[in-house]
Amino acid sequence: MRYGNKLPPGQRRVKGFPRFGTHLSRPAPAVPADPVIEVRGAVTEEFDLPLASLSSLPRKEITADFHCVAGWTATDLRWEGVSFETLYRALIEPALPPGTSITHIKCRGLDGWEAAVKIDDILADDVLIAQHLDGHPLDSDHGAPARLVSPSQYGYISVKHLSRVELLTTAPAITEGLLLRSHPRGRVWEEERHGLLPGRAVRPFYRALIRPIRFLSSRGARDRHTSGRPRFPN
Ligand SMILES: Nc1nc2c(c(=O)[nH]1)N[C@H]1C(S)=C(S)[C@@H](COP(=O)(O)O)O[C@H]1N2
Ligand SMILES: [Mo]
Repeated sequence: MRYGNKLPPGQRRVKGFPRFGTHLSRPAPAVPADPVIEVRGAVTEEFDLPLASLSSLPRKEITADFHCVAGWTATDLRWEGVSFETLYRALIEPALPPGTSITHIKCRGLDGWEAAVKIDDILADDVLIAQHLDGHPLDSDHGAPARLVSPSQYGYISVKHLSRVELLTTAPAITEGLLLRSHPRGRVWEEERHGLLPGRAVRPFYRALIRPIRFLSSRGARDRHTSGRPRFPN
């Protein structure tokens, strides 16, 4: 969602779409030959969902901006894949014991990155398991073979290289320290940047992390020379 040309509070536009994350200078994790999403937690029986099974579900396309909690925004990204809600209703919900009430879904990437997402947030209209970006299969920089995309929440929710969803019936324990505690919802228009401090207050501190993290993240990128540059010459 965007209101006219306005960005959420405290965000600044970047050119292109940088690779960004704690993987820092490490290359992206290898994509398995037959990738699956492991379904774990409160299901009757845990199972592995082949990514190929997504092709039986209706496709969805969204165009949205992408907001990193550190303060950069990449604009007008066109994602294509399957709505998370569609996948959940068709293939996950039927595997829950009757009467189970899911409160959160913890998503995990092949590189170990995790985000626990409130059920209402992950079932929102604009949340996708994306397999294509701007008309091309997702590359390793941006989360191959499939990633979560939740444009109304800060980027840390949008888990790349999605390989596991864990169904939770209570809120997950907080594992991060005081200073770097991320907000459990991270909604961008509410500026839910931090778990304890007001979003506004942490802006300068987070902003200072952009350059070093971008630099390190680009070293492990698919093509070090173009990463971080605009995707289209203009
Ligand atoms: N698997 C995984 N997902 C991740 C991250 C990561 O390091 N690993 N970083 C998160 C953060 S902080 C951001 S801002 C976005 C960056 O996505 P991009 O690298 O496609 O720009 O991915 C998020 N998802
Ligand atoms: Mo981020």
